[in-house]
Amino acid sequence: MLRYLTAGESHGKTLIALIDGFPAGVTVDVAPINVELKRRQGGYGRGGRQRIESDAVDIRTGVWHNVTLGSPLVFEVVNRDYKLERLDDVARPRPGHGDLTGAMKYLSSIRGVLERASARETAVRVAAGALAKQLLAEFGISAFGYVVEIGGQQIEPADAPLHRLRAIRDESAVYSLNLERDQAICELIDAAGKDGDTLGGVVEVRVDGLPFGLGTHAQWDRKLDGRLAQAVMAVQAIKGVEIGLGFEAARRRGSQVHDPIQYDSSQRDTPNLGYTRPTNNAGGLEAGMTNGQPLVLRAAKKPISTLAKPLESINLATKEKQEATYERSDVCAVSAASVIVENVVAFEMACALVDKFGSDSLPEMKARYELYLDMAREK
Ligand code: EPS
Repeated sequence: MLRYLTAGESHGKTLIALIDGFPAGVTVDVAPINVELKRRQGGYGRGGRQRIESDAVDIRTGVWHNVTLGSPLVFEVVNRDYKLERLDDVARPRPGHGDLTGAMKYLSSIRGVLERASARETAVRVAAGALAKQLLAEFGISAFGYVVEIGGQQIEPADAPLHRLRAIRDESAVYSLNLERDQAICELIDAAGKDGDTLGGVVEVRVDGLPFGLGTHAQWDRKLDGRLAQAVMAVQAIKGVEIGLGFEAARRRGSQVHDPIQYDSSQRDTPNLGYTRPTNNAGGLEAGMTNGQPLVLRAAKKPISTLAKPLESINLATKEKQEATYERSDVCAVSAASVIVENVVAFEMACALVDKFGSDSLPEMKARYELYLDMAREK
């Protein structure tokens, strides 16, 4: 079983991910992990914190000569803005953050909750996912995330080969697949910022190169759609997850939803084994298992809850009505969310890959993967 846990506070000394069950024999390249960390820090609309931080991963355990050992890996991203011991508590909880609920639950300070609830923690989730992508790449599987909506404005993705889409996304100020919309979307973010407000949006992740049969129909807690939804919903500020058509599937007739099954012998040696679909409304999953088509998942991110023009709140000490606390924050972090969700999805796909093909070593996984494709092809 592949899994990870994280530790660390937003303004604490450091952030840690402990990754357990990662196979031996994977050569780790730190540079692409750091590229993902840098991307997570970017995107138009981020606040002052990102000018302080320069996130980079330090791999503390679990590798030897850059190759994984099969033992637990500890990834560390140090906070430059370490100041937790000098910070005071907060008296006026921000609606939408964990301030009030956490202070009640833990009978604690607000500070003690907000520091851990902060999306800063996603830095090490991204690092863990970026490692998982290096395992997926050994099997020709890639994950790709981008922004499709900000502040209620849809940003129609371009239709182009994957490498071209990557280039567009990396050029876009908001990590969308439509450069022509960049300026208008940046202006929208500026306008919200001027009003002391914040914006949410929708991100989409596509995973290509998947074989049949990751996940299972057999038990509810091992269905891959359920696993993905849990992992993505657990990203700070994510309020909804859709796979394939998602909610739209509920509005159409069955004949307009389900993807006809066709066979093309020229694709027999690819992971889809020749079984093609003219549409991919299922988003790559049927009955909790991958069906040889690309996975397509969308996630809705609410606007950041720290508002420069704060909402009504209560001073917990006096119980008097007062505005919520404002601490430096971002106006829009939807672009960052596209990086986070991409990497969180990648980690779950690596878990499913390991569940099917074993987690001891990469050579054994590869042999089992090839054997499985041969057997499925002959079925
Ligand atoms: C966050 C508040 C801000 C964000 C932070 C999430 O941090 P600060 O209070 O230091 O300005 O920038 O996100 C990050 C630091 C990050 O790296 O993503 C919050 O309260 O959730």
